[in-house]
Amino acid sequence: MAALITPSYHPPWEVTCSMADNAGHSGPADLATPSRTSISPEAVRSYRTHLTTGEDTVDPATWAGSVPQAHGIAPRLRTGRGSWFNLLWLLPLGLVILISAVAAAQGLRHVPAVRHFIEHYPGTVTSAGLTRTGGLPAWTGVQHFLNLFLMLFIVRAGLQIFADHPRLYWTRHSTPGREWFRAQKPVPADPLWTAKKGSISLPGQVGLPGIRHSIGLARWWHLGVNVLWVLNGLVFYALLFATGQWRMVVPTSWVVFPHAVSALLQYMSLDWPTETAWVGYNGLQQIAYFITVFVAAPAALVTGLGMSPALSTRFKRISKVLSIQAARSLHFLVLVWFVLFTIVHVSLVFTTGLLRNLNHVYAARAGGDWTGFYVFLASMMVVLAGWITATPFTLRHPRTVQRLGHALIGPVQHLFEHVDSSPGEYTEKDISPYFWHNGQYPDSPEYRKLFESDFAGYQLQIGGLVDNPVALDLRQLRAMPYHEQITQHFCIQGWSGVAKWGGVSMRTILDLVEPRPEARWVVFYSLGDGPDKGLYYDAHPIEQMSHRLTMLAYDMNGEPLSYGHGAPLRLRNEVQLGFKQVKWIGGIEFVADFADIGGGHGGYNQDHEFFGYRQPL
Ligand SMILES: Nc1nc2c(c(=O)[nH]1)N[C@H]1C(S)=C(S)[C@@H](COP(=O)(O)O)O[C@H]1N2
Ligand SMILES: [Mo]
Repeated sequence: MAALITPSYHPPWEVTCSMADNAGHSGPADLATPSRTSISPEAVRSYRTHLTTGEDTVDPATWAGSVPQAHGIAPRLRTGRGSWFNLLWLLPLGLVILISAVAAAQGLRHVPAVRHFIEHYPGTVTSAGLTRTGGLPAWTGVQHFLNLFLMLFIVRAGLQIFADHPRLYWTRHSTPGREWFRAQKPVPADPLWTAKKGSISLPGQVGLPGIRHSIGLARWWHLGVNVLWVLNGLVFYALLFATGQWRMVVPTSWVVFPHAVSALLQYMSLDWPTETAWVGYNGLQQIAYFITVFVAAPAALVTGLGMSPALSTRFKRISKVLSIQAARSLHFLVLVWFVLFTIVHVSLVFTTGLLRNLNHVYAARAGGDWTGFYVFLASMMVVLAGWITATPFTLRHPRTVQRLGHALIGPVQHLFEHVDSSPGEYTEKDISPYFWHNGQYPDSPEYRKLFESDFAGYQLQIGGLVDNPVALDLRQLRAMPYHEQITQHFCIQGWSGVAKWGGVSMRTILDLVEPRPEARWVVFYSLGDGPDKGLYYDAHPIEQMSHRLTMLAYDMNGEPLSYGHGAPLRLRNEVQLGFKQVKWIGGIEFVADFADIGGGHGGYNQDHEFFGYRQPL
C-alpha cells in the first residue's frame, strides 16, 4: 500500500517523498504478530527523567518558548470572497454619520408633528407603583460597583483569549479564509503553520496578563472572576425581584418604544432635559438596561458554556445549532455590546446631571451635592488599582492565579467531566476541509530516526500501576481491534475541527494492561519536546479512559497519522481540550498521583504555561 502522507505533511527535514509502506489498519501481516511484549512496569518511568519542571514566575522574554511579541492587524470584517472591510473606517464614517444624524434630528425638532410627538411621549415611561424619593437603594450601588470591578478583569482577559486565535467563524470548521472577522493576516501557505504562530500580542494594559499566548493565565482570570460575576448577578436578580425594582429595567408596556424614539430624537438633537424632567429612566435607557441585564448577561454565560468540549459533546442537539464557533462569535458580540453600552452609559451619566446621577447610583440619595461624586471617585481608585496591578501580579505570582482560578472554576469543570461523551460523534460529511496544526513539532535525532524508518523501531510502552505492563510496536497495535470515530477537536485557543480518527480504543488497552485499583491518573508521554524543552506530557483522570470515545489514534481521515498531527500515535479524549490530546506518544504510565511527575501540575502546559489539569471547559 502506497504511503498516503501528502508531501505537505512532511517534516521540514524530509526532502524525499518516497516512504516505505506505512500500511493502514488491514490487520496483521502474513508473519505472525505477537500480540504483546511484556516489559517491566518501571520501564515507562524513564520518560520522567526527560521532563522539566517549569517556572513559578513569568519572564516575558522567555515566555512560551521565547515567543516574540507579534502584532496583529486592524480588525476586519469579511464582505465577500477574499474581500475585507477594515473597521478603522468606522471612525471617520461614524463621525460623518453622527454629525448628519445630529443635523437631521435638530431639523426634525422644528417640525410641528415631531414637536407634538415629543410632547405626547416625553421619553420617560412613568412606571406604575414606583415613586422615587431618594436615590437607588444602597445594594444596587454596591452591586453596580462589584459588577464594574469584576467585568474589568473579565473583559481584559476575554480580549487576551481572543488574541490567542484572532479569527471568528460561524461553522465548527475554522477554515482559513472563511472567517467573518479577523485581526490577523491571512494564514501563510506553510502546511505546518500552527495556531500558536497566529496568536497576536495586545498592549500590556489592555489584555490580561498582556503578553502573547498567555491564554492559560487569561482563562483563570476570565473564568474564575466570572464565577464571582455570576454570583453577583444572581444576587442582583434576586434583589431586583424581591424589592420590585425590576419595574425600573423591564419594559412592561409597548409605549416604551415611542418613548425611546422620542428620547433618541432628543439625544440626537443635543437637547434633552438634564436635571429633573426625566424622573425615571427614559424609554431608550430602559431598553438598553433591559438588554444588558436580561439578554446580554445570560447570553454571555450560555455562549461561554457553548465553547466547552464536554458540554458541546453532551448536548449535541444544542451544539448542532450553537457550534463552538457560533458560540465564540456570539460571545464576542456580547462583549462588543458590553463595551459599547459602557461607553454610551458613562458618557450620558456624565452629560445628564453628573452629580445627581452619581448620588443616585453611588450614594443612595437624591440631590446635587458632592457625596456621590466622592464615593464614585473612591470606587474608581479601587478600579484603577485593580487595573494597574493585575498584570504585574499575574506575572509575579502565576501559580497563585492558577490556584485561585482553579479553586473558583475547578469544581464546575469537574462536574462537566462526568458527562457521557458518546453523543459527540459526527458523520463523514462533517469532516473539516482544513484541520489546524498546533504545538511544538518533534525534531530530536531519535524521533527523526523513527520517522525515517517508518517507525519500524517504534515501541509504545505502557506501565506503572498495571498488572500487565507491555510494549507494543505499530504492527501489534494495528493487530488489535480497530476503533474509528468522527469527532470534534476543541483547541484552547478557540479553533475547532472535525476529523475521523482510527486506531485502538483505550478500553482495549485497559483490558490488556489491567490497571490496579490504586491507579487514578494516566500519563501520556510524548516523544517530542514542548516549546520550553523537556518532553510534552499530560495526565488524564482514569475514569475518562473507559469513555467510549477515548482512543489512541494512528489513522486520521483514512490515512496514517501525519507527522504534523502526531505520527505514529496520538490520544483522543473527547471531553477535554486540544492541548490534552498528546501527539507523538511514546509511553503511557498509570499512576496514583502526578505530584512528582514533571513540575507536578499534571501536564506540560500546566507546568510551563499555567493551564489547568482538567479542562473540559
Ligand atoms: N506532544 C505534543 N502534543 C500536543 C501538542 C504539543 O505541543 N506537543 N499540542 C497540543 C495542542 S495545543 C493541540 S490543539 C493539539 C493539536 O493537534 P493537531 O496539530 O493535530 O491539530 O495537539 C496537542 N498535542
Ligand atoms: Mo491547542
